[in-house]
Amino acid sequence: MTVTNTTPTANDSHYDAVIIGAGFAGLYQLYMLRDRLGLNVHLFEKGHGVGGTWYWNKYPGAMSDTESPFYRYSFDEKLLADWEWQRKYIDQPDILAYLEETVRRFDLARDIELSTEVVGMAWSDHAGRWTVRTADGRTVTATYVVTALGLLSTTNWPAIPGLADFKGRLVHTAEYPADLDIKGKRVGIIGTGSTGCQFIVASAPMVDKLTVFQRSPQYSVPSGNGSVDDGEVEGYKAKWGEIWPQVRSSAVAFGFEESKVPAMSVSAEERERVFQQAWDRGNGFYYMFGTFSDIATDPEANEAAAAFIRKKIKEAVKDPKTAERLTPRTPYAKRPLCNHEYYEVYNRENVELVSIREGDTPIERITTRGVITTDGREHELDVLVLATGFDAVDGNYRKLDLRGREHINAHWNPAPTSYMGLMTAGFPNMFMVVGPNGPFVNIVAAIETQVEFITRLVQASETRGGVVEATQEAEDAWTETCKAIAGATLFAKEQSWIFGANIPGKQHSVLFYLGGLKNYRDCLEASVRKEWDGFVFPRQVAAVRSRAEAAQAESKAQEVEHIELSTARAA
Ligand code: FAD
Ligand code: NA7
Repeated sequence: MTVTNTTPTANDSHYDAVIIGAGFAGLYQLYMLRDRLGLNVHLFEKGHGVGGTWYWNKYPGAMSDTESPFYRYSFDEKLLADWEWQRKYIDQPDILAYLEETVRRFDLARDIELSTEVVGMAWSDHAGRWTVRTADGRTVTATYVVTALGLLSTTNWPAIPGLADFKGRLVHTAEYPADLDIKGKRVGIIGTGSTGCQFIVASAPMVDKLTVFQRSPQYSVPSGNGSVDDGEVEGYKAKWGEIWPQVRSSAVAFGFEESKVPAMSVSAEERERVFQQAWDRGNGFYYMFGTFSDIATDPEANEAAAAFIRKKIKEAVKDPKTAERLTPRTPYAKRPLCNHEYYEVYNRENVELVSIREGDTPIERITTRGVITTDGREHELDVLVLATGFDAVDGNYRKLDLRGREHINAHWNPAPTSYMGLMTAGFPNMFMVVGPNGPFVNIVAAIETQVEFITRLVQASETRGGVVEATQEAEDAWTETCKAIAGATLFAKEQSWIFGANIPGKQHSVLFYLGGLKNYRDCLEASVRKEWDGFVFPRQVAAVRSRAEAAQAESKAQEVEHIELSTARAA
């Protein structure tokens, strides 16, 4: 089923809330504000369908690497009870079908306008509302705006010389065309991150020849993917009541208990046993956080985990030169990946690894026929796939002409900041889902947490004058917290999208709260307990002030009257 609703809104319509983006975040937010709070809500989505990430990323092998039971909404018991899964991980078509079913089930389509890009937004303090501008020149107003723009949604098209000259098919994985058939073709891929590795494993058996242009070697552990039987699915379904509280009170929210054991507190043999057990079980987050407590923070523990993977690469790859090129020597501190037989794929006759790292054979330029590397070789291709990632987190915000009390690019200069990933000071009534410095965890669990909090905050605002904003002090303190936590991890030492380091010219900064979901949720609850600490409701403040001033004026008037009366009596 494809969800379509392209009926445009009238110019100058007013809504209680406008939501931008129809991924996991925007869809749930629409349901919460409309059906739980009873607001008049409208959602704009630039894609021709709903699903967000799972609408755009249709490349072979696209899938979640959060295990199936935990990559879903938890808010509705019936949806949980009804939706089945067949494999340990859900792939892109199934996730998209799930989100389309969510739209159907909660009758969301009637308030969704597809194929409509929002290009600008401006806040008026006087009117207490946003004006939202779409690419087709319409404007609507809204009291609240929720930007559910996606954290991995602005594609990174690298500036490689000659890219425009290529006469074959050039595609980015995040804009993968439905009509592209790579069977029997000579395919090249640039990029070996999570996306690239998924594409490589899935496409190798289909294509005539696959040439992998690798800049940095990648740590990948087995995913353990495979079919699951009905009994296992029913087992999860019977225990949802225990599972979700565990997910929400864990750090990474991937459905397992994080280890509390430091790696160096056990013998080398025990470490080996634990790593092997995780290798056999599968899943990247499990390998990093389920084995030992300090892989992401202690260099020695990290090196032990990395060395185990290096050993496995050597065992898996037959050609020693290829194995060497595939072996990372850096810390194991990017988003942890998992795949089914990633390293083994390089044993195939039709797969060639070309290391484009400095010192090996970097890409010189793209030609009409393919890719020329600095050794003078031209790699002829029919299809060139860019798996070069995203301008993560703030990318989509910076594309908007977004004006609160100042322009977003001025406020976020040099780097994006927020209060708890939810609001940014000077942008009243604008709520971000997975905005800068939100939690770095299983994202659907983070989305549910944030959407539910935003809904409560809107409700609080409605009883306090209808305007809410984060204070600059709260934002500054949160930024410092995020910096301090990130600085205590090894992630900060690696160049990756988690710190904006993948985009040439982008300020390297902390983009996530790395303190885990449990602690994040505790911060949210602490704010509510302390009367929405870090947020202000300016109209309530103004009303209180004017009531106080009125009371003061009245008591002054009474005082004057009293004096005048006493003077008159005395006279
Ligand atoms: P998105 O799904 O990105 O949706 C944002 C939507 O906003 C998009 O549809 C976009 O078109 C729309 N939009 C943006 N700007 C505008 C505008 N100006 N006007 C109108 N519409 C606009 N996370 C995990 O936790 N586990 C995983 O295993 C996992 N796997 C992933 C695999 C891939 C290949 C990718 C790319 C991401 C993965 N993620 C994973 C992260 C994933 O993005 C989130 O899990 C989740 O899908 C994000 O949902 P969202 O609604 O916040 O954003
Ligand atoms: P990533 O993790 O940012 O990976 C991008 C890959 O593309 C990575 O291997 C990069 O090499 C490579 N890259 C980027 N630019 C270039 C240029 N100019 N030349 C050569 N190679 C380049 O993006 P993904 O889409 O794989 O994953 C992002 C997240 O989405 C992922 O964590 C999941 O959550 C889903 P580098 O490593 O920088 O040397």
